[in-house]
Amino acid sequence: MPIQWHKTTCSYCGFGCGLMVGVDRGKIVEIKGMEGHPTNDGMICTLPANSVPIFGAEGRLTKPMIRRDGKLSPVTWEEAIAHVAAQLKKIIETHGPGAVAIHSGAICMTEEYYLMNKLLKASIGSNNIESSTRLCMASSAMGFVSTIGADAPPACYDDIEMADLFFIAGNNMAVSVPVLFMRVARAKENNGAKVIVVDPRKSETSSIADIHLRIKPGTDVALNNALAHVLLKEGYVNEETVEEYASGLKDLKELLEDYPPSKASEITGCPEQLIIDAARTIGRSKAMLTFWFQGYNHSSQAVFKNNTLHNLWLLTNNFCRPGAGPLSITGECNALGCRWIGGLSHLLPGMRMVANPQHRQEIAAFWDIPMEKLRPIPGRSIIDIIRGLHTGDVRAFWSITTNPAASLPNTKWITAGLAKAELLIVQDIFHPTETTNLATVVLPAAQWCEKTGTFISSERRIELAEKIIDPPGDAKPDYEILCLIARAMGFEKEFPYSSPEEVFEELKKTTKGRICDLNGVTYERLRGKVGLQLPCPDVNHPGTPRLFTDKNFPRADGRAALLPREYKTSKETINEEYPFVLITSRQQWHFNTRTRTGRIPKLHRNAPDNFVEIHPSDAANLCINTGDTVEISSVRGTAKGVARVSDSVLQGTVYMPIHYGSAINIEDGKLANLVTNNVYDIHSKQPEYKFSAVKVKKARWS
Ligand SMILES: Nc1nc2c(c(=O)[nH]1)N[C@H]1C(S)=C(S)[C@@H](COP(=O)(O)OP(=O)(O)OC[C@H]3O[C@@H](n4cnc5c(=O)[nH]c(N)nc54)[C@H](O)[C@@H]3O)O[C@H]1N2
Ligand SMILES: Nc1nc2c(c(=O)[nH]1)N[C@H]1C(S)=C(S)[C@@H](COP(=O)(O)OP(=O)(O)OC[C@H]3O[C@@H](n4cnc5c(=O)[nH]c(N)nc54)[C@H](O)[C@@H]3O)O[C@H]1N2
Ligand code: SF4
Ligand SMILES: [Mo]
Repeated sequence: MPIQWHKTTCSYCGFGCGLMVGVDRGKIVEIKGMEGHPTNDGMICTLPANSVPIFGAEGRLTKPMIRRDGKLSPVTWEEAIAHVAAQLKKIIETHGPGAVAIHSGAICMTEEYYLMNKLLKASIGSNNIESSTRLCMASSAMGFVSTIGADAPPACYDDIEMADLFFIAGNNMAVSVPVLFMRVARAKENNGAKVIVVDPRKSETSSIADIHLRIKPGTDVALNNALAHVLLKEGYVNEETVEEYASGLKDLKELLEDYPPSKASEITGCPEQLIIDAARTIGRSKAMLTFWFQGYNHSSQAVFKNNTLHNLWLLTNNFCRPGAGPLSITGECNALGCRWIGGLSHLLPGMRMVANPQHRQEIAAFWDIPMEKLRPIPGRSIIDIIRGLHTGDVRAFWSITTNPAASLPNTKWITAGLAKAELLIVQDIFHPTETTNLATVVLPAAQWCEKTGTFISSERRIELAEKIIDPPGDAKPDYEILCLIARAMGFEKEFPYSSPEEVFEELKKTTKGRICDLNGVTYERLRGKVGLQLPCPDVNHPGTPRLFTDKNFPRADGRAALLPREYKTSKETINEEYPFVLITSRQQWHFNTRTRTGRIPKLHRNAPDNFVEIHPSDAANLCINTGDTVEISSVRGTAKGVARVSDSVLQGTVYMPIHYGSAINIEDGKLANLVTNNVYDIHSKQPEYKFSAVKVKKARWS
């Protein structure tokens, strides 16, 4: 029989490439890029292209398990659901609803986020629901809220081919969003667009840069302020026009007096002339498209980094016009869907906030519950949930599509907290993972291609990813597991759904009249088309490529905000005992905590082990050679890796990939998060993964 091809959308990064999945006799045999899709037109990157083995990989969960006498043993779904419901009810009765917390990844479907929110916030009455989007996009979201009034990424991918300058800061897109990089590199080649990269490391992305600003880690605010200083001083800013659509120019100018390029050069370590050249390149550009990512967001000054970047667009009118604007890329495939449907502890569905009484009233009325049931105070952020596990204020922790024991910072502190949970439910597709290893209950989930639901990409494009094959054994779609547990807890009336489509038809009503308006979207429409860009308010609406093109922003005076932001050092600073800065980031062959990609033989072979990059002069001082095993230690812990002596890193910094936990194929003690810091930016509560003070030494046994 010939291969049958099914259309879907990628479940790795948030770029949202259209994919074709080939099935032969009930098994997935090939995955390729979808020709004609507006995002990728046939292109595909390493991760999905090699993902066929994840459907039959060893370790796929096929049965629920409960820990008894210290050991996880298989049970029936009936037993597992009854156990979870009874335990949750007991904990709520004894310690109150705030003792329950959910933490999910950002690869769930929009329908699933809606259900977990409804269960926790409305039925149980706890706002302690978090997601990997806190670890990933919370600072971008807060950045947008503070400057344009809403977490609404305004640009679209068509802008890539219209830009004449790409400003890429703290983003190694060649590795993390390869299809985007292919489009950017092509635009540079075909249209002569220029590229500025801001990154302490020489990266795959900086290899195409016209200007590479190799700043010291954590110093972006000083750099952005100096760029704005030069733009203003050298007459690249039309102040009258700026004041029409942005407030705060006077205060900003006052602060920027204090940021001449000479000062920024001292702070960032970049040559003064290079900073001036970069500012002039921005000033001369007709259409600058900006990308920024974890080099910004994984910082204790993350929101300020975002704000000062926004200042650059606003000052140069590179905002919300074709080819010019902020294109904030999303890490995991449905981080935007997660936030827009309320998947963080301070949010409610439809871009609403728990602290806003009108928003609570609207959602309480929609869910038909008394308004008092919705708590007015934001729940705990994920780091504060772990703190709550340590103090006993949080007793039940439900992990869905995420692997916190490997992905959260300061692993020893995290796992000690998780181990204190009375009930640790882990809903995953594989066992072991670092988190299923600690679970008291493991629930086997269906994965991408085995279940149906929607994802929303970085350009606000909603796509339908439908079930193509059956899940293995007794694994069930996450939406069904959520409904079963809710009903077993007594919420039959609130969770009557028999399909994800029914959930979608309900959730879209919460978005009516809002920027994320989904009311024109139906599963049928998505089946026929290559997604729709939101807002899409009615069934005849074609979708919205760009937002705020009239420069009318959802703020009190309709203008965006220029915000004066002082540079501050990161929370932890280097000292005599810990003289190096550790940066952690991604590699091409693995995705996050490697639970999927570590089980794909080809990817594992290509990147089988952890490593540490160290600058040649630091290596010489420490008598370290390429191939030596080295130990990187902070006050929190130690991680080992094989040294690569390279000038990719600046002197005084070391680099380690994030991927190497010990659940599969890797010995213990190599995970970067054993070393990283669990402090966060107070505005976004996003952890500072990209700055830890460490010492480096050759391991004794190497
Ligand atoms: N292959 C692959 N692709 C992925 C993922 C994966 O694990 N593997 N994960 C996905 C997810 S969840 C996400 S969030 C994205 C992340 O995508 P990216 O943000 O591109 O990923 P990172 O590699 O974490 O960090 C980007 C860069 O920030 C730089 N950096 C560090 N500190 C600073 C600083 O202070 N200032 C500046 N300007 N730069 C700094 C680092 O050197 C690094 O090159 O990737 C997504 N795509
Ligand atoms: N040091 C350091 N740490 C970091 C980062 C960094 O740059 N440096 N980056 C941070 C960022 S940006 C992010 S987004 C986080 C990511 O952190 P996580 O969300 O923990 O990462 P993943 O490895 O993607 O975890 C996804 C989990 O879901 C499971 N899974 C996959 N599909 C399904 C499904 O359909 N249903 C269910 N139930 N489970 C499924 C997978 O097996 C896996 O265990 O890591 C953060 N951690
Ligand atoms: S760039 Fe992102 S969305 Fe596109 S194929 Fe690669 S991982 Fe998937
Ligand atoms: Mo992420």
